[in-house]
Amino acid sequence: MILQVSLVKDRSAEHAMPIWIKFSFFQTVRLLFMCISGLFCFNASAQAVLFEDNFDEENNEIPIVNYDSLSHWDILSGSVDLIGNGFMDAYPDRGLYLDLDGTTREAATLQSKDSLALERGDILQIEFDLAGSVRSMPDTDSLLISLGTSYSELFILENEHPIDRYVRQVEVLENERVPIKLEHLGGDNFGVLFDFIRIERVTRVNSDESDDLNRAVTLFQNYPNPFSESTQIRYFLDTPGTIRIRVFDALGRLLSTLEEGHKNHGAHLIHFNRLQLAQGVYYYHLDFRGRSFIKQMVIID
Ligand SMILES: [Ca+2]
Ligand SMILES: [Ca+2]
Ligand SMILES: [Ca+2]
Repeated sequence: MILQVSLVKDRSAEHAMPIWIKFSFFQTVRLLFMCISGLFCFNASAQAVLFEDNFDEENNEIPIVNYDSLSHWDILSGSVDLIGNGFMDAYPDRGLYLDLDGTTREAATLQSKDSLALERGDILQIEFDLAGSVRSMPDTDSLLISLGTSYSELFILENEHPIDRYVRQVEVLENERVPIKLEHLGGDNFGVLFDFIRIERVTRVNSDESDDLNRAVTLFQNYPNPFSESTQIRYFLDTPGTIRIRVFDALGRLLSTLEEGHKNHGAHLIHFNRLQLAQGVYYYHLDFRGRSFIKQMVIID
C-alpha cells in the first residue's frame, strides 16, 4: 500500500449563498465569476464528495445510549452511544457525535451502508475528527479506520487526547467498491469519540505517469517493525534523482529529516534510531519528483 499523505488546514464551514433579489452591477459580475469558476472546476477535475456524515441529524437530535439506527452506518458488532447536545458532552459546539464504545462493554465495528466506487488513479482526501475517550480515568483506546485496500490506519489515543481533525490524501491503486470501516478496540464503555467524516475525490492522476513513477521508486517496509530501539528503512531507485526522507507523527508533525539530496540508482539503506520518541504510530515519507511514498512504522516500549 502506498499512501500519499499531507496535512491540510481545516476548512471552515462554507457560507450558504444568499438569494439575490436585486442584482447590482457588482453582484452580477460576482455571480458570473462564480459560475465561470464553477464550470472550470467541473471541467478541470473529478472533484466530488463521496461520503460525509456529522451525526447531527440522528435520532431527531436527541442523544441516547446504545444507539443502533445510524442513518449511514451498519453496526457489525458491539454498540455505540450517541452523545453530545448536553449529554456526556465533552464538545458542546459539535451537535451529536459517537462514543464508539456503547454501554455494553463491547467496542463497536461500524461499516458504512454505502460502498464507495474507487477507481485506480483517484486521489482521495479522507478527513475525520477523532478524540480520546475524554473521561476522568486513565484509558487508551484504538481505532482502525480503513477503506478497502486503498487506506488503512490505526490510531491509538490516550484518554486526554483532544478532538483533532485528521486529513489524509491517498492514491487508489486498484479499482474497488468498498465500504468505510471503523473497528474500535476497547470494551470498557468509554471509547474514542468520533464526529465528522468526509471522503472526497480531489483529482485523478494519469495512470501511465503514475505507473512510471511507481516503477522508479520502491519504498520498503522498515525492518524490524514494530521496533523498540532502532530499525532499517530500505528504498530502491530505478533512476538517479533527488530524494528526501522524513519522519512524521500521526498528526502529520515533522519529527526528523533522515536523508536529503541526490542519490544514485540502486538500493539504499537508512538506520533509524528511536531516540526520545514515545510509543505509537509514525510515518516515513520518501519524496521524489513531487510525490510522497509513505509507509507506517510502529514504536513499542
Ligand atoms: Ca456532530
Ligand atoms: Ca459509552
Ligand atoms: Ca476505553
